[in-house]
Amino acid sequence: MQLIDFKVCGDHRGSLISLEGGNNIPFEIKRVYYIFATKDGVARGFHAHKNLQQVVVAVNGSCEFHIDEGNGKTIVHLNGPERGVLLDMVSWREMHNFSSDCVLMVLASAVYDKDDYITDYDEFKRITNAKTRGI
Ligand code: T46
Repeated sequence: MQLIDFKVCGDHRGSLISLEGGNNIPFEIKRVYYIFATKDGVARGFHAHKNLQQVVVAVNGSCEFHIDEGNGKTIVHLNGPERGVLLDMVSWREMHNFSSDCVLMVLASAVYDKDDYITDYDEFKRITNAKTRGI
């Protein structure tokens, strides 16, 4: 997990941020999706991916991103278009406390594949423990 601060191109008209695969996004972008109109009190995620890199940006509003790379949970507050979080290894993610105006944009290194999901936390722990032991 890594936080990425994007360069803002600003002038008298306002601001612009450019995201480029292989430049400020450290992979080739194969998919973009966004999450919005999340209902009050709803949490999302609760899975990991076997082989996927993603950068997540709250382009509007805010939410909490809970990330576990196998060694405990880190909470990242995403609350603006100028900062993204890079998920570049097998990591369990949960999203909580969405503001009603939150638009979460995600850039991904691969197209959607439901078989890439790990939805069982115990399986996720087995995989990360094995990686830690170099198996
Ligand atoms: C992640 C967080 C931030 C698609 O058809 N295509 C897609 O690209 C995606 C991501 C989802 N879907 C379908 C599959 C489900 O029927 O949309 C529905 C909701 O997807 P999911 O339950 O995976 O959504 P979240 O919000 O729990 O998680 C998603 C990503 O899956 C995940 O990788 O990091 O957003």
